[in-house]
Amino acid sequence: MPLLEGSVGVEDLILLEPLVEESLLKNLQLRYENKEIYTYIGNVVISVNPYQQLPIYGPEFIAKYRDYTFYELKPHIYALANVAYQSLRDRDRDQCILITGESGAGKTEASKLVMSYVAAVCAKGEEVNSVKEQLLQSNPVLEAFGNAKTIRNNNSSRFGKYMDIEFDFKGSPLGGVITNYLLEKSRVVKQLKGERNFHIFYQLLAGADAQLLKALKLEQDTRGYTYLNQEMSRVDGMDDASSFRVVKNAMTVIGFSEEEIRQVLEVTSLVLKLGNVEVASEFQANGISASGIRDGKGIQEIGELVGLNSEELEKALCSRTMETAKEKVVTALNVIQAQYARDALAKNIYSRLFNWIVNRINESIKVGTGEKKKVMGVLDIYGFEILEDNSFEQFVINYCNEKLQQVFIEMTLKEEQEEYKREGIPWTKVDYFDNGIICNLIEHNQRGILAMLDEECLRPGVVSDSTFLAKLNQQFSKHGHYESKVTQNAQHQHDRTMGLSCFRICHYAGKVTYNVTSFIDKNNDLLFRDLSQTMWKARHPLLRSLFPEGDPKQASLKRPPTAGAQFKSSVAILMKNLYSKNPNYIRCIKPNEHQQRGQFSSDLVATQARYLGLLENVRVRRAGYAHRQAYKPFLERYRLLSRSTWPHWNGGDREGVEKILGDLSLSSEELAFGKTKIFIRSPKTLFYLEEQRRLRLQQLATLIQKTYRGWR
Ligand code: AD9
Ligand code: MG
Repeated sequence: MPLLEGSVGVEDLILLEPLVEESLLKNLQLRYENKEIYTYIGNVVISVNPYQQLPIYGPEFIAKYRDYTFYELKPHIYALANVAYQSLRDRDRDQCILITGESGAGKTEASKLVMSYVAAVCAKGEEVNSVKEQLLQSNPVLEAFGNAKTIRNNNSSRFGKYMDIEFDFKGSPLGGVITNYLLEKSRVVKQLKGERNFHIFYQLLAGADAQLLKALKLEQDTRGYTYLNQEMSRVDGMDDASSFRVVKNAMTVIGFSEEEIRQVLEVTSLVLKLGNVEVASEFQANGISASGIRDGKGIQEIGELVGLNSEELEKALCSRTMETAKEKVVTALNVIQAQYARDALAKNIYSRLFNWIVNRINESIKVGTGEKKKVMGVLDIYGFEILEDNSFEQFVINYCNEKLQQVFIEMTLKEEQEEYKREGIPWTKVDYFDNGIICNLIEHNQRGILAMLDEECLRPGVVSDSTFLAKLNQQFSKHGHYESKVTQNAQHQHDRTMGLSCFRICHYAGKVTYNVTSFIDKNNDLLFRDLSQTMWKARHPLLRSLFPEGDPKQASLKRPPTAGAQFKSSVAILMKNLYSKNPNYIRCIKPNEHQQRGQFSSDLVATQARYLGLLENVRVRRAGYAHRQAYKPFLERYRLLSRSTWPHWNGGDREGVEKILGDLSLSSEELAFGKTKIFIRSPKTLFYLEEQRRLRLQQLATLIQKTYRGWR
């Protein structure tokens, strides 16, 4: 039962001595260099991305981990998945697995390991297998439409994902529900140098045969498309053409009909072709600048592809209708405005298509409401982000992480508290930083930043990012976690990192400066009505269904909620969902910026360890009883330390443990005997036990050798 043997450093950071950042990093590094990528903090798994295939996965390892309890084998995601699954099946406790970490740290891979573990250990049978297949095949489809090559990760998820996998009382999967968060739709029209658009565009161009390309009115060469970054069309090690076949096959397995797949590809093609619609300036008779479409062929083809009147589309792209109570006024858009309208349309079509795909998958995998279900939720969501330029997206992502940190602290403490209660042990309160004040700063219903942003977006009159910022500055001038050039006291006045259009939030993980430029626009997330009405008129059933608000009968409906409000409410639902389940944590760490195996940058890891609050986690875990174990395995492990229990012991497990610890004269302060487990307060006592055990094993080995020699 190796807790420490055969591996490098400590397998559980609770045993770290001294407990400081330096030793924590050293320990992770030492283990990483020895290809030990997993380390525990109690029941939390820390995973450092190996950037290489390690021989620690697959059926053989799955079989091993399903037969042992948590601490008996080396740390592994399988061990965590096993505990979660068994506790769901046998103790009827819904579980959630929260995977966090920054881009490229290995979250998505970890979530797939959890899913494949669960799929392998749960019951088999024809029906069950088909459900499992559908669940597993949702990954390639979502990755094709939602992932892209970025500078930081060749297969970066550009959306957050939460998946509930539902099981029957025997632990066989019945189906699931996927929730997606905030697709990075700006990528559809523009990518940074060295990055790509979403994988599906390249897969489609590389993988479609001539007939399909013709039907979709596409040409194979990626260089022909403005929306595809010209100097970055291929990714090393990625075969777009074969991925396309995998994705199509996965869609079929999930239950998409041929017709649905065709329509999805048509809409995808539409987005690509929209990018090539070139807007040119024109002048109206009265000298006002206007715009028109330069190349009629492209727009003609779009019209044919999705059953649209191309003249009407051109009109919708190049002008805007304002409706007042009495009349309709059509104004011409200038080139910049028309390009903006075109890009807004492309982004909207794509992100709505993505939502449609998620919903379509859910339709296939959803479970009837009648059955009693047990649920395992898996959350793979973007980690805390501090970029050079932080905008609205980083703001909401970091808000989500702030909430997750809150869950983490509360649940870790709550779980500790509950375990002590279950075991009948008195609980002493632990002090920790409560980030509620920061969550409140962002999400308070009337006085939070998101609410104030909404207020500004909905307010009539001239609103702008700077009026919004001015209001924030006024409201939060005295808030301890808010700073800006205006509210700062003298010491910050010369801080060059913060411009006049910025505000800064002191998050639990560090300070982040946000630039408010385009906050209003991104939060509004509005599409000109001319465009949605035109889309709704398309004869293409899928495209049309993506724009229900384009139906003139719906035109008077209230405006949809803002992007911020939507995000906030989906985070609230997520939190409620997480709080109702037993949490299991995987904290992913990226060891270097180069996606290289074997490189461990201490500085980079140190920053992440801080964001993830690892030291705090160890501290909380140690504050009560650092170690706990059921009586039976404890007795087995340390039996050899007492003459009363070695070599034979016939009494009960708890009595045996009492005997051992009594014989070692450990202070009673250090120990608590729970109903089923022994609790040990300080790691030192555990070290002591381990050391004694090691010495005793040596002694026994020598004894055996001597006896053996004596026999000879
Ligand atoms: V992002 O926020 O979606 O940009 P993730 O999801 O945290 O990010 P991902 O799981 O995609 O990162 O991992 C990045 C890459 O690291 C993968 O494509 C693999 O090449 C590599 N990786 C991650 N985990 C493992 C692993 N356990 N074994 C081998 C791994 N390679
Ligand atoms: Mg990912």
